[in-house]
Amino acid sequence: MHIGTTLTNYIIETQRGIQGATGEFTGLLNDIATACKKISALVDKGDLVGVLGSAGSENVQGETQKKLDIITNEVFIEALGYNGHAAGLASEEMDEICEMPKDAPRGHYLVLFDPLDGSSNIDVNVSVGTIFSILKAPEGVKDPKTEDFLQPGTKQVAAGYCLYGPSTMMVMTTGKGVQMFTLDKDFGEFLLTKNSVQIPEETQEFAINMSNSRFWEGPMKRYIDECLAGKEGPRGKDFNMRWVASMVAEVHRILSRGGVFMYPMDSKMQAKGTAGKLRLMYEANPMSFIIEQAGGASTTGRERIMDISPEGIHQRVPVVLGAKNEVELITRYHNEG
Ligand code: P6P
Repeated sequence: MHIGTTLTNYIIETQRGIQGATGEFTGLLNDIATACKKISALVDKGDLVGVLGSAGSENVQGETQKKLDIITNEVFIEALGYNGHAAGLASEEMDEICEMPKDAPRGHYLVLFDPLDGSSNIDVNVSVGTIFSILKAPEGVKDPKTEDFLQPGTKQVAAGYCLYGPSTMMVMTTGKGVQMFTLDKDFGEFLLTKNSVQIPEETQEFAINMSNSRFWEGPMKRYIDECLAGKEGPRGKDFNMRWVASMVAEVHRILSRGGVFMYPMDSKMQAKGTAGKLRLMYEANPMSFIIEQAGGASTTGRERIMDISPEGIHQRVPVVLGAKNEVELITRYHNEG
């Protein structure tokens, strides 16, 4: 019986037909898979190996770091910094772009990542994940500067996440649809379990942090109120709500059974001078690439996220992503004002 298609095999096969492919991109995706396997093992063990709880420090976002935020960031640097597949790295957990190890060979790719998204859930044993976005380094650049990373989401050559849930699943796109791989922990391989994932254009399920509702802009209030009005309201159907507070888990649910996810702008954030909660470069852009490749849509509520010209590595944006028809309706409401 066929053992199944491993992630490594899948990547090699997709690269085989590409003119000039050197194997570097395959190697980079393999490095990322290795990092995610190690993170999965650490998340699985939790308190058994003393990795839970706060690190007692803050990251560039002013968020209290969990021990695992720091540990998983180091795992990514160890896995990607030495094999000559990446030219540069940027992380949610590091203020500046990562100094690559001095004597390490340099590759042609830039990797931006959130090593442990939703880490506030880790101490209560709720799903968390890793998110990554891959860009090409500018031709001939071996020591990239911050501005080399500031490319719009449409320039991504690959994006993905690893969800550490009941199963550990790697979900990625290289621009040819979305594939899902499940980690067989008996022999440490990600095996292809879903190919060409597609999101239904309609949904009856939305995800938003309702505790912020008093701060929302009018168009968001209008959309949610219509959903809450149910069958008797203008939508003519009842809606269900979910909020996991882990973007990776929300996106995976949407890819698996449909839905729409929103982290909109609100007056609280405006008062603080921030443009949203989620980060463009290593949360919104990679998830938008995946969602669009699965037939969904992703905007700030006003413009396509992947068209945004980034101004900073840690830039924040509002996010509305998922079922195409819902995202288009929400975006229409915002543009109507
Ligand atoms: P809140 C996790 O910190 C995160 O960046 C996303 O993964 C998640 O969707 C969101 O923030 C949760 O935000 O305000 O509900 O804690």
